[in-house]
Order: sequence, then structure tokens, then C-alpha cells
Amino acid sequence: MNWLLEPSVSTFGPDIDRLYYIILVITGIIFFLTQFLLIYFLVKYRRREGRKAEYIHGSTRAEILWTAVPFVIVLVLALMSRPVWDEVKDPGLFPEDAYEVTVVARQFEWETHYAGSNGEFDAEDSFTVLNRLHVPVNQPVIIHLESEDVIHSFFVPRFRLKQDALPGRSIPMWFEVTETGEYELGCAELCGIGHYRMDGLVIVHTQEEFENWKAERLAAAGGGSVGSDRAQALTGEDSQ
Ligand SMILES: [Cu+2]
Repeated sequence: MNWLLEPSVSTFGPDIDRLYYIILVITGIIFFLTQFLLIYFLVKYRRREGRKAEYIHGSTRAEILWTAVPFVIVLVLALMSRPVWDEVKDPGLFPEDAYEVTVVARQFEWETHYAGSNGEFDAEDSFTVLNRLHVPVNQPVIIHLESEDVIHSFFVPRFRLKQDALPGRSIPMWFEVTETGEYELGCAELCGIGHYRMDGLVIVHTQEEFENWKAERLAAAGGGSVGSDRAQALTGEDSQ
């Protein structure tokens, strides 16, 4: 069992990890401190023969302190995380040369939509893939995330990327992967009885591999063999 996060492979991953570990250290210190004090006071003020319970009002100074200190900590964390949040979530700051894909979530699968060779999603040779998201390495990818039924959540832990998919909305998100490979995609929102089945793979190719894969799929879609993706994805096979 791995106690730490698996290494991140996206460009903004290290920024998110840094915040994560800062918060982990702060909450860790507070956890051990409070548990230590709890046990210490339990022992120190335990019932003893001849010692009577006593009514105390409390301490205004302690109350102000335990309100002000967390307030400052949370405020500093908010200010520190703001630039990272903007980088990851603000569509106005998304990279410009991104490859765009649409991902539709539904009970209980992910459907990836690729544009046809003319760049349109409703083109003759546009195609879909089930539970697989193929993308190129070292290039920003923008995903337009939709849902057909309930709230799902697109989560790729190795990218440090998580985004809810809401019915009726198309939510843009982006990432840029720095290492080729296959990365787990999960649904992070309990979305029904088959929630556990919404595990997919993000397959990150070299630029060349990706172009070849896409060209093959475009040709297949244009040639009228649409629908084979579904059978393929359902049997868990994938011809990359
Ligand atoms: Cu789901």
C-alpha cells in the first residue's frame, strides 16, 4: 500500500501537491496536538477520591485565540491557493493551442467525442470512444465536460484534476500531461448503483502516435464503421 500520492504527471500537478502537503502538515500538527491534549487532560482531571467537580465558565482569551488562529491559517491558505485555482479552473487563462475534446458522462460510462477532420464535432467522420480518453503528451487538452443524467465527477488522480459534470451544462477544464502512459480515470461522485463501473483510462500518446491513432479513427468513422467503439470498450479492449 502506498501512503503517499502517486507522482503527478500534469503541468500544474506540482503546484497542487505543494498546497496539499502544506495543508497535510498543518492539519497533522493540529491533529496530534489536540489528541495529545485530550488524553493528557483525561488523565490529569480523572475522578479521584475526595476531589469534587467544579463549575467553570470558560476562558474568553482561549476562545478568541482558537477562533483567530484558524481564521488566519485559513485566510493564508486561501490566498496561497488562489493563483493555482485560477490557473487550473479559470477558462480565461486556459492555454490557447489546446486540443479540444468533449466528454459526456452518463450512468455508467464516459463517452469521449472527437471532432472530425474539419474540426467540427458533428462532422461526418467525427467519432466517439467509450471509457477511453486518448490525448497527446506535452500539449494542452481542453475537455468540455457534460452529463446526460445525474452529477458525476471526472477525476484523474495522477493529473491532480477533478471536475464535477452537471446535467445541462458544458464545463470546460484543461490539463497538459508531461509523460506518456495510461492513467486511471474515475467517477468521484456517487452517481448510482453502477458508480463503481465508471472507471476509464486516459491514454497519453506521443504526438506522432496520437496523430496516427486519430487518423485511423477518422478514416474508420468516415468509412461508416461507427459503433465498433462501443463493442470494443465494453469488452475492455482497445486498439489505441
Ligand atoms: Cu458517475
